[in-house]
Parts: sequence; C-alpha cells; structure tokens
Amino acid sequence: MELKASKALQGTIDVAPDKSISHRAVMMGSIAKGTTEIDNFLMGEDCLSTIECFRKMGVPIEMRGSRVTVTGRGLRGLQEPRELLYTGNSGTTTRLLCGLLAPQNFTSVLDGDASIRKRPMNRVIHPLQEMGAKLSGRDGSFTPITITGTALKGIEYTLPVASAQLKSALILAGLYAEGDTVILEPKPSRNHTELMINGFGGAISTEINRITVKPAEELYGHKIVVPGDISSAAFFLVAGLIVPGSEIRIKNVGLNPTRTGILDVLKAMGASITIEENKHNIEPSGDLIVKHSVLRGTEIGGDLIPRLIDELPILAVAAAFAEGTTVIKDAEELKVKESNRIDAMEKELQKAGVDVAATEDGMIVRGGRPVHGAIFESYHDHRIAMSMAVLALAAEGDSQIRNHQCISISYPGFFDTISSLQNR
Ligand code: SPQ
Repeated sequence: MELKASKALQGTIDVAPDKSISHRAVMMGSIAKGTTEIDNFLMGEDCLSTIECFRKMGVPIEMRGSRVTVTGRGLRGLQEPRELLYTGNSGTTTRLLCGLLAPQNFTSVLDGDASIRKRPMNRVIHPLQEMGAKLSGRDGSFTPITITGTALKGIEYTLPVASAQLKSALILAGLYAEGDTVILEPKPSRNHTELMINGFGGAISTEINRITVKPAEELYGHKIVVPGDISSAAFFLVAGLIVPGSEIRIKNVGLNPTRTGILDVLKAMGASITIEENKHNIEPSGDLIVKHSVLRGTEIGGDLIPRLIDELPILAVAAAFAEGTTVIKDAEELKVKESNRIDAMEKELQKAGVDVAATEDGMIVRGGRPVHGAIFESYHDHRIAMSMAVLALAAEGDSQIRNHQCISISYPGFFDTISSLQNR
C-alpha cells in the first residue's frame, strides 16, 4: 500500500464497530435462550472466526449486512464440534473459548494461526485447571489446546496480569461452576463481559477490584447495538491531531470508561478533542470531534495501561509528532500481542527518523524531530499497519506499508475512511 503526505483531513466518519463487544455478543447470544440480534456487528476477520467456531457447535447464526442474528441454544445447548475450532488471529476468541468450553459436556480442540500459536495461553489454562478443568496445551501453554469438558468449582483467584481476556475466560467458566467464582484484578480492565452477562440476566457484581460471578441457571437473548470501536477511532484521533488543518467528527464511539485512557492521554498532551455523549445504553457512547493541535510529551503508565493497551502503538506515533519526551511504562503486555509491539514500533519509528528507544516495559519517544516516509513492515499486526499508515499521512515524502492486508482483522474499511476525509 502506497501512501503520501496528506492534505487536511476533514469530515464526519463512522469507524469500525467495536471488536471486543462484537465477539462477546456472539458468545453470549449462543449460550443464551432465545434470539440475540446484533446491529452494527464488526465484519472483521477476528469476529468472523468467533462466528465460525459457534456455528461448528450447532448455533444457527445469520448475517445480513451488518446485522447478525444468533439463535441461542441455552447455557447447556452447545453441541460437540466435529472439527477443530479455528480461532484465526484472535486472542479474544481463543482465550474466552477456553473458559467457555471447559465446563461443556464434550471435547473440543482450539487452534489459531502462526501468531496465535506463539501467544501465551498458560495464563488461562492454570486458573481453569484450579477450577477442575481438563485442558492441555502444546508444551503446556500454547495452541493447539484440547479441552475435555468437565464439572467445575468456583475459586477465588488473583489475576497475575490485568487482562480482560483472562478475566472473561474465568467469568464464562464461573457461570457453569458450583459456587461463586471470585476474581481479583490488579488494575481495572475492559468490563464488556460483565456488563453484557448482566444485561442477559446473569449475576456478576463488581466492588472496586473484586468481581463475583454467581453460577447461572439460564441467560436470555437480547438486542445489542455495537458502538464504534474506540481502538479504531484512535487512528483517526491521532491522524486529525497530526495532519495540519484537520477537523474530524467521529460518530458513535464506545466510551466505556475502561477503554477511554487514550482520551485522557491525548488531552494531557494538549489535544483538542470534544466529546458529545449519546443517550446511555448498556455501553456508553458518543461523538468525538478532533482538531489539529500542537502536542507535548507525557508519561503513560500504571492504571492507565489496561485502559489503552491497544492504543499504545498509535500513541507512540502521536508522541513522535509532540514536542518533548513521552515515556510509556508498565506495558510489558505489548510483547505478547499479535506481534511484539514494543520491538515493532521501535524499528518502524526509527525508519521514519524518530528518536525512540525500547525499554523493558515500554518505550521512550523524544518527539519533535522531522518525520519522513519509508517502507514500513506490519509484522502481520493490524495495529502496527494502521499506526504506520497514520504516521505516513503526516510524514514528509512517500511511504509504503508492507503486508497491510492484516488490517482487515479489525478494520476492513480503514483506507476507504481515510480517502473519504481527503476527498472533501
Ligand atoms: O483478540 P486479540 O488478538 O488479543 O486483540 C487485541 C487487539 O489489539 O485487537 C490484542 F492484541 O486486543 C485485546 C486487548 O489487548 C482484546 C481484549 C478483549 O477483547 O478482551 C483485551 C485485551 O487483551 P488482554 O490480553 O489485555 O486481555
């Protein structure tokens, strides 16, 4: 993909629907009784992998435009899949399914692509085994994972990492366990699973960092309207800030406080971003209006990290265009995403002339130097590809993004959205 320095980006856009909520809507809809209608579903490859897995377990799922209709089979109604459940590139599908499949009365095998095969699964395997689950992964902690369904018991478990995927896997297992499951989170992470299960009639309570899951009798299908993904809006927030003369309205973006760390950080960097909240649904949402701004460096760490974990690559791009130093710390989790996002961003930003140094748990970006175009690599990681594409819009000279097709994991229309802002 060839990209040039862009003129001002102007206009109103919708961004890709929320990936985390789309996955969960299919999962909950499948184990609920009755019909779940999902509007504005993300037709990205990761969420399509989730749909395929549930179809293989006998769940009728229809797709029409961006609407998905799931005919739920009830809490105990999934069927033994005849084939391996292929989770593609999706960590969310793989880890949440470990928790959901552990208490079923059948055997299943999960596997994904080359990137999934490298991502650690022991973080879900170990606590599920404590609950009595029978899971065995390649070399103990990688896919393929074989899951022999069995009865589970609730446990109290302190998460060693602030991971919404790990938390959600235990919550899903806890729905089927005997007794309560109590999860202690070191830092709050996205809570879409908790909100959605309660919306479907489950009983999950959260007191600060303590989540209690009551076993469920049955969940009931629901209508869900998926908001725009703030992780996808992030690319257009930063593009609007760094391309001179830009002004963009991003409509209907999910504003769950466990996901809005990027807004706090960009505002601390001096960004002009106005938020117009919509009427509150299960998940809050609203429009974001961003205007080109002079940015300054900042420090990003601590409790903020789980609230913006997927936005750190694009925040590193914003830091390259800011005056002064930005320090990203406490973010070692970036090493075990679709790629090692610390190493990948260090290498690619350096190609553009940015003063950046990777650290053990993040990176230091000294902004304000001229940024130029280059031939960038995606590492087959959608967020790296989109981050470097945004950098290219504000860099001097031409750029190329190699292996950019991975963008369809989370944002199939990404380049069309950019073009729509240039052709006004
Ligand atoms: O699903 P996957 O591949 O893990 O997706 C990523 C992403 O960048 O899209 C991470 F690579 O997002 C995760 C996120 O990092 C989605 C997610 C969720 O929906 O629960 C939670 C976060 O992961 P984790 O490991 O912190 O729980």
